Amino acid sequence: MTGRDPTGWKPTAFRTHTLAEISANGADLVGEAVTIAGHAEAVRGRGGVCFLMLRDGTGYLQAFLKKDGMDVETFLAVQGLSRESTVQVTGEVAQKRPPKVPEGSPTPPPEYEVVASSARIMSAAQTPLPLGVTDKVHVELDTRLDNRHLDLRRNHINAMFQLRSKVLAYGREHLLTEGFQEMNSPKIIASASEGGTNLFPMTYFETPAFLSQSPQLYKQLAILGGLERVFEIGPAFRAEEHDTYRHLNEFISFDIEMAWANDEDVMGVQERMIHHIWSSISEKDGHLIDIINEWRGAQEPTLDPISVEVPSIPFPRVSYDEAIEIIQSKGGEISWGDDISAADADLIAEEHPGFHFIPRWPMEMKPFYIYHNQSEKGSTGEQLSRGFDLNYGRDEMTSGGQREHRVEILEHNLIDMGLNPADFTFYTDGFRFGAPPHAGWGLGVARLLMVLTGAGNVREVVLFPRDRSRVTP
Ligand code: AMO
Repeated sequence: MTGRDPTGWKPTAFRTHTLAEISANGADLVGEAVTIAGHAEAVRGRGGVCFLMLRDGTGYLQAFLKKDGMDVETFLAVQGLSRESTVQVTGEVAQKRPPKVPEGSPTPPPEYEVVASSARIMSAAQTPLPLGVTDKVHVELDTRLDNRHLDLRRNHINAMFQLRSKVLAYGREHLLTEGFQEMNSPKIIASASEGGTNLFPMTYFETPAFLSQSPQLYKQLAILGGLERVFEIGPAFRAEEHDTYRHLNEFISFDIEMAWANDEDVMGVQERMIHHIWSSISEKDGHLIDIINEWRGAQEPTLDPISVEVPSIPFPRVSYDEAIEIIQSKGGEISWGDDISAADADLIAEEHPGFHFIPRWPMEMKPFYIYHNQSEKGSTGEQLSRGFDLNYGRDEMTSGGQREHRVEILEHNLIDMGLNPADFTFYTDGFRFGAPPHAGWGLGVARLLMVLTGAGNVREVVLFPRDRSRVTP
């Protein structure tokens, strides 16, 4: 099983049928001429016969080749073919000879194959392969990422990326039902949105510029312009020197922004979206989870199977104040106003192992664009913000909040945070002509995928990760 549903795959210049189509509808196709194509997963048979196990994106099928049934030179070339080479086979669908079963045992369902009349080698694979596609042996992550083109052919890795695509599709699907529209913001920018440090500088003709850290300022401008509810799924770049399992220098951020909303409203959007993603995966994509579990079970030592438990909503809200109390009550060394470290988050996760929001952070820990409500004070009398995080266990998935829509306070915030309002006029000017209160969030797609697939590292669920030491492939 490779996990893809062949329904809807039309014939192409290179094949009339996918392999899964023939396996599933073999009874109707027996005797029919077909052309199939795929990778040679295994080649067996000596003398005058050859069993070629093919794999395409939908599944597996055996082609049966006979020396006296086709061009001899081609037959010999296929018989000597290296694993992973690509081949096209034309022939007739036939029912495979049923395997012998002990008397009294149930007869297995019929299986089908293609009896070849001709074949064409499209591309021979070099040997040895830098990593085995079907082998169960452990391969280091670096070797796998260096050879991602082969790593991806492994079923469980392929399943993870199919799940990634599903997560994005279900997320989009949900937001569209809540009236959001998709937008795209520029990735070449002139001023920082998330503080001045983590920027990758670049030269934009004669002007200095940077790679965008997030769509923050542009999604807000879209709201000020009247788009009302927007989302964006796009790359964000951070020149952070972290080398951890959850940080990358380029990641896909799934952002929303919403007019006439506060932090609680957008937390609602987020939990409904995650609930929709989890329920859809659990209803429709269990076979992808099974592929991952099959691999986990075959590991040495075996890994616990993953399961998609649809989280109940609303997610718990553990305010920053309460979070500090929990950490302190469990012996954690933290004071009000400190950031919550991974070790502190572990203590909170003992009580809230799943998704939980942490709202109401201290104002001075949140970015300048977060709403500043002077009357809201924390347990020590310090200024609270309308900023929140969403965590799963110890890991932060999202940051978000209600935004500051009053331009004078916004400019004060910029100054308080050591930024120069003159660099932000393209943004602050947007607030001078009537600004609706608004709120939004940014979700790290790879972090969410880590939760869903049981991956222990964001690099597992990013096709070509960019980190401190990796800029290729
Ligand atoms: P923040 O900087 O917290 O907020 O980023 C939002 C989410 O993006 C993910 N993330 C990362 N993932 C991988 N590698 C990184 N280096 C990395 N940095 C962040 C995290 C994080 O929760 N503008 C705000 C969002 C908003 O308020 O709408 C922002 O960018 O999952």
